This record gives sequence, structure tokens and C-alpha cells, in this order.
Amino acid sequence: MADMKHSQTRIRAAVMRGGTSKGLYFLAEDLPADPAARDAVLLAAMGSPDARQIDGMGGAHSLTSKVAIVSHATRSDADVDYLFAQVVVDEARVDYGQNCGNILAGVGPFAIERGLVAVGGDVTEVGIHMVNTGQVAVATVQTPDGVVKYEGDVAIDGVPGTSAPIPLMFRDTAGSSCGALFPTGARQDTVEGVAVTCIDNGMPLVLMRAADLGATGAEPCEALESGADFQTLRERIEAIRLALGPRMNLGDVRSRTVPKMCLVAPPQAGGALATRCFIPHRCHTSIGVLAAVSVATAAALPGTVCHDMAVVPEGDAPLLAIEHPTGEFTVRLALDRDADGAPEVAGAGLLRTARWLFDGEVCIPFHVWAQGGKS
Ligand code: NQM
Repeated sequence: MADMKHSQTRIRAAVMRGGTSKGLYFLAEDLPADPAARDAVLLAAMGSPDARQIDGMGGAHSLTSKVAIVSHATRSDADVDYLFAQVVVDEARVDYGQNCGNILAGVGPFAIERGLVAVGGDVTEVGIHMVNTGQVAVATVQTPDGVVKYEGDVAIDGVPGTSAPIPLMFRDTAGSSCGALFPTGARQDTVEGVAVTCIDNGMPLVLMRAADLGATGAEPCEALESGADFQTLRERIEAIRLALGPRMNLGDVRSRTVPKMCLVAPPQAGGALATRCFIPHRCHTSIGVLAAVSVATAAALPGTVCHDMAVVPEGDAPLLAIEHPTGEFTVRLALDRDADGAPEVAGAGLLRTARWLFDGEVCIPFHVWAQGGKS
């Protein structure tokens, strides 16, 4: 038995890059069952609250302060449950009110490596129940010779080098958190004098034309996030966000990580649309997965603030390259037609990559979770 006074609780964990994010991946059974104790453990594991997360594993940015909690599926149409936790960097708060499609990219490999899902052949399909929002995504993981393959030749913008592809397929993500694809009931509203589209096709987003806020949509992230020139823009965006929270069925969003706020502009590099996303206060160095799906959906549907400026290829399975600060993110939409022949988005597919970076135990001070016998 360890010396309780001088030890820490060791919890099995992996560090993975999922798409353009990075985080800790846990089996649910290795974490406390009590939600308050679990949150205390996750805060201690990441080193929050602290802007530098110096006393934990977090990377001092919301994109690197993420957690996947994985367990056997609780529904028959999935293989595993995936609960996403956003560990707030500089507040003692863990947010479960959003999903994350980047961290999702690591869940298939993690579930296979930890033995929750058996290898199915050269590729293994993993049905992932996204517990935060209640839909199932399907990830296809390369598993030649019975093991997960991480190396490959697929590049995604925002990540150096290349890796094995992990295609992700989404269906039925409309209204995932807000209850409706267009939660205000309109494809366009005016808030604080600015035309907006509120949309949720997997991620609650508010789209605004960059030009309406004095921007071009080509600005570097740092300028938008902290440049003095954009102070007024940031204040206006936050005022719009707070006003729209209740109208998007998200309630008071002062201390929530949704909705995300997205500036849109005509494409500037041959893609479908240019974007700059606030998540919701830091500027995303690229774009979230479900955020990209929601943007692509808005681009494809008439009446939104970005439909007329977007370049959407013809056909029922268009590929939309959503431009962002470090390149582009391609989404393939599956379009249906309603009774009047108007387009509807039935699903989306995209490519991510992931990499297992570290396997081991994260150490939690005993005063946080003094679980006897686990030292
Ligand atoms: O939209 C960042 C990310 C995300 C979320 C955020 C994501 C998604 O890039 O599905 O992936 O919006 O906080 O990891």
C-alpha cells in the first residue's frame, strides 16, 4: 500500500492528437463515477484553472485542453460511447455542452487499442455514440495486420506531415444541441444591427459576414483575437452571442463554450467560403469539424448570410472546401430534396487523421481523488 500522504493517484490515460486538436483519452471506468469528483480529476489532470496550465497536461489553449471519455456503447447502433469534456483553461470548469469532431477522430483508434472494439480486417468501422449531443458518427480506421495504422499519406491543414486517413461520417446532426437546424426559426436574423444565420448541424454556430463587421475574413488569428484594431469587433461579436444564446435554446451563454461565432467571406483561395471562427473567444487556428459541417450546410442552403457569396458545386454530393486561417477543410455534403425540390442536408463526410502520442498514467494529487490502492 502506498504512502497516502506523499503519493498521487495514477490514472491510465493516453494523449492523442485528434484532427487539429489534442487531448487526454480515458476509459470511463478509470475515472471517478461521481461527476463532481470526475471534474475535479480532469481539472487537476489538465492543470486548470491557469492560463499556462503549467501544473498539468493541458496545452494552454482550448484546442489542447480537451478530454475524451470512452466506454462500451449504451445503444445498439454504436460500438462505443464518447463523452467529450472541454476543460476550461483559466476557469475551474469542465463543459459538456458541446461536442468535438476533432477529438472524435482519435476515438476509433483509442477504442481499438484499448480492446473495446475488435479489429474487423484491413479497415475497422467504429460506430461512435456522441453522448454530448446524442448522434452516432461512423469512423473508419486503418487496421492492416490486426493493428491500428497511424502512418499514411493524408495531410490535413493545421497539422504538419501526413498520417493514415480516418474518414468520419455524420447523419442526423441537425439541431444537435439547439433542437433545430435553424434554431431561431429563420435562416437570417438581425441582431445588434448585424445580419446573422444561427445554425446547428452538429455545432451551434452564428455566422456573420466579415464585411458587416469591418473585417475581410483574411485576417490572421492573432490580430482578430488580441489586436487593438479588432477590440470593437470582438465586443460586438460577444454582444451578439449573448443576445442569441436564449434564442438558440442554449440559455444564458455567458459561461458556455457555445455558440461559436464565425465570420464568413467570399472564398479567397479557390474554395467554397472563407471563415474565421471564434470558439467562442479564442480565434480557431483552423476550424472545428462539426463547425465546418455546419458552415458547409449554411453555404448550401438558400437564404443564409453566406449562401450567395459561397461557391457550391452542383450535384447531390458536393465537396465544399471551407477556407480557414491555416488552409482549408473539405466537407462532402449529402443533399436530399424536400417536397418542393429545395435542398436539404442529410449527412456529411470528411477526412481526419489522428495519432497516439503517449500512453501511461496521469498523476492526480491525493487530495483531489484519494482512491485507495491505486497509487
Ligand atoms: O466543431 C473546437 C476543434 C473544435 C471543435 C471548438 C470541433 C468541432 O477544433 O467539431 O472539432 O470549436 O471548440 O477541436
